[in-house]
Amino acid sequence: MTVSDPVVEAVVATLSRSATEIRQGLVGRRGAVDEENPSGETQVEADIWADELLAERLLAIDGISQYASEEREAIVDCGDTASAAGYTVAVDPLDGSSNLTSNNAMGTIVGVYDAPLPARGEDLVAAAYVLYGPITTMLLATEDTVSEYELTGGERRRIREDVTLPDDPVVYGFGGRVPDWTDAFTQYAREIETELKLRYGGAMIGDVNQVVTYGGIFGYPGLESRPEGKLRLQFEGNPIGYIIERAGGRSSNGEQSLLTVEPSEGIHERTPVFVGNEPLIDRLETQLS
Ligand code: AHM
Ligand code: MG
Repeated sequence: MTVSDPVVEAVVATLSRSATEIRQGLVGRRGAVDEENPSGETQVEADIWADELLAERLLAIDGISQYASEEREAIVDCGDTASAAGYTVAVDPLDGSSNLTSNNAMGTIVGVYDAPLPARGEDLVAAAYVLYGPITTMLLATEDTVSEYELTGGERRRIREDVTLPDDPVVYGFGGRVPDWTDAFTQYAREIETELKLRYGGAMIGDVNQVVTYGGIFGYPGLESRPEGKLRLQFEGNPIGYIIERAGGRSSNGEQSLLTVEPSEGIHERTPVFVGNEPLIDRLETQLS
């Protein structure tokens, strides 16, 4: 089953193929390199390798005009005038790559925007994440639907159609150290802890896929020491917000849908991120207001 938009289909096919290779190429690339990414975080060899592999392949697609990634400072233009008015892609090549050290789950995130970068989440035409778990899966949201695939040998096989969050939430996961949480968020978290089960693995894609599977809420809040939070709007907040909203949930920065946030600080802007079942996000916004 292919996606009706040919450029989105090319991106999804490229991601599916590359994910198998990325997974295999992680062996031997777990070590830290003597570099930091533009957000000041330690990079591992695999971060840089996956970024280069995806940049080369995604920029080669006709109709993709820009590539940006969490692992490189500047936006890359395709340099091809025929594609100059095309879609743009923002990528987190290996989300949660610090989990490589402890051999735990990680992901790859791709957002396809119909606007120059940085763009609003409302400009997304598709978003997908790959989860490198015991098996490799991909969740793809387009303007039509949300589907889950298994990825093997470069091929994708759809295993679920019209994915929606279950109505009765079961799990929650919140990032940051508790003493660094604001009082308002701490109070909300204390209530949620009595209602739901903790699932926090240190890779957003693993934690978000728990929410998609069982219902609940994932959040990385603004902290006392860092009110803007940790996660990045273009590479993490927007695509995950888009996927969750297409699957019937809500996204928020604590005040409004992530998809309505106007980027104002360039491609690496950070934002508090909350995604999950609508009633849980509504309660959170009331609590934080
Ligand atoms: P990364 O993309 O540089 O790996 O950072 C993002 C990750 C998210 O996947 C995860 O939710 C968060 O950082 C975990 O942070 P912490 O280690 O503070 O819990
Ligand atoms: Mg990330």
